[in-house]
Amino acid sequence: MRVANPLLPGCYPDPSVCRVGDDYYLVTSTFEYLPGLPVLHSRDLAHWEQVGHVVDRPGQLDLTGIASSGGLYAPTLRHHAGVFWLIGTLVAREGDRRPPGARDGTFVMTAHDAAGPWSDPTWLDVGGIDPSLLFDDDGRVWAHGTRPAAEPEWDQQTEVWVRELDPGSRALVGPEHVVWTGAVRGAVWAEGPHLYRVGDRYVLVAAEGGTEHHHAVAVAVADEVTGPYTGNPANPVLTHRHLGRAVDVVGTGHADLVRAADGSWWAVLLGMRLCGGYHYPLGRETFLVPVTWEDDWPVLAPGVGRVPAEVDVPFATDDDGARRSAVQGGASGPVPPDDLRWTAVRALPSQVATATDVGWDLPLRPTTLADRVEAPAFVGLRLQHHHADLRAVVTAPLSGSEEAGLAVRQSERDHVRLAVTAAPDGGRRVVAVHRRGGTDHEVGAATLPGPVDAATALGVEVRGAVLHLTAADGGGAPVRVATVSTGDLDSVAAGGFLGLWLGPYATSAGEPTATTARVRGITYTPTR
Ligand code: 6LW
Repeated sequence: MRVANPLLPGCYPDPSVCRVGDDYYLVTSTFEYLPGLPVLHSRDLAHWEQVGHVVDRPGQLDLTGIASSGGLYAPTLRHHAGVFWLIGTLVAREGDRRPPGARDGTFVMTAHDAAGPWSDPTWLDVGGIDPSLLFDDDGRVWAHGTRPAAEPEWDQQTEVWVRELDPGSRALVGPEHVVWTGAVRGAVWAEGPHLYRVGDRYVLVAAEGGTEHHHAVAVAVADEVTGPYTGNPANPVLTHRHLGRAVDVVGTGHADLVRAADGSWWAVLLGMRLCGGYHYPLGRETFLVPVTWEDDWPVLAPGVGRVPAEVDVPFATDDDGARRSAVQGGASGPVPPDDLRWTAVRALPSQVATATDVGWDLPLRPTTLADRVEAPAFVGLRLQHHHADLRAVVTAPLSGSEEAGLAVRQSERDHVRLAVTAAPDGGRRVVAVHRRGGTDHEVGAATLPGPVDAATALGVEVRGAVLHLTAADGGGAPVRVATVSTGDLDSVAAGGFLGLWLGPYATSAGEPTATTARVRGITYTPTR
């Protein structure tokens, strides 16, 4: 069947995929959001369902103090001898205020079922990011990853290291080998390396050029896993950087290969769809391309050389319905609290909100969305469509500095809040605030009839280059409170690695509080 790209719309970057018999499993990065590292399952590479998360219980990893775009970076998922292995990095960056004793760095977790439970982390003694694992035919296991070059020849040069992992003790053993610094001389950020054993050779697939416009996929091969590696004369084997900026998808790179049950090869990789000029408010999404082999080199998207809008997956059929799952952007309507799409910032949704039959209760927290250390009372969904509505009805006996409503979140420094607040006379004032580069700007306000604790219907209407913020009293007609450019909120404008998240939040803005906001009737509806 023809499968539409992106395979996973919305912020699903750095995909890693593996096959177990007839089943495929895929994980992606989640940064400061928990639960972290979603696990997706497919039988045909076309239809994907989320089955769980790798990081889904309190105490498994501590994200306190992890500011936006730190946290859980590019993981790798592999399966060997009945066990799933996940290797990843918890990145704490300069300026992050971490609790004493909180660990960060590269870790390994295992599970017998990809849906979980996953083990606690075993921390590895190595720096850098983007670790991966190769289970070799002789039983040896080779860890690899990337880090800033020890002796750089150019700015932002990184180096790919390879070292043996003892699967029993889960420790790195033996000498380390630096095998790759990129295909192009002067290449920045050779990263996302994955090693495969193909026949008698070792194949290295690595990204380079940075995870933005100049992103690319390069390939090298070696007779020994520790090198020396020879680059493919065709490198980079996939990129969109030469297409210019007037193009639908940019930034393609960070590929992981998988051999299907029928022997065919495929790659998943990230890319960004442009919307409203050179902006990508959905962030870095997961795409699928076919792979063939010529002269023992992989050819990505053969005959096309770029990420196609549709991919023909011969062994996939529409029998189970053409409808795409939620993780593939196919869901429309109510989003109950047990939906796997919900995440929170630095905490699990259940740690900052209480699930009810009809929505979420959010006990207000003094912590605001601007806080970069603690968890705010916020639960959110990835924005997966360029045109979509998020709606919810908020009821809260607010006073003073308290506010409750809907947020569109990029980071602590860049987000939009549509909030019910108490007017000085006890009435209801809805305000729209755009926090831009760390400063709040009120961008709209509306006074609604009735007391502050009356039910207020709030809406975020995303329409490509803009989003409208609306509010209505109970059954009343919505008024437009403000319009904000999505291009002011994406990572091109605001920096970082993420797409937008939408969801309810509540805060007392630093004051003690005992107020709870009730959020009901939460719906996420693609409108195109
Ligand atoms: C990812 C790395 C990257 O680990 O972005 O710039 C990181 N490069 O490959 C976060 O997705």
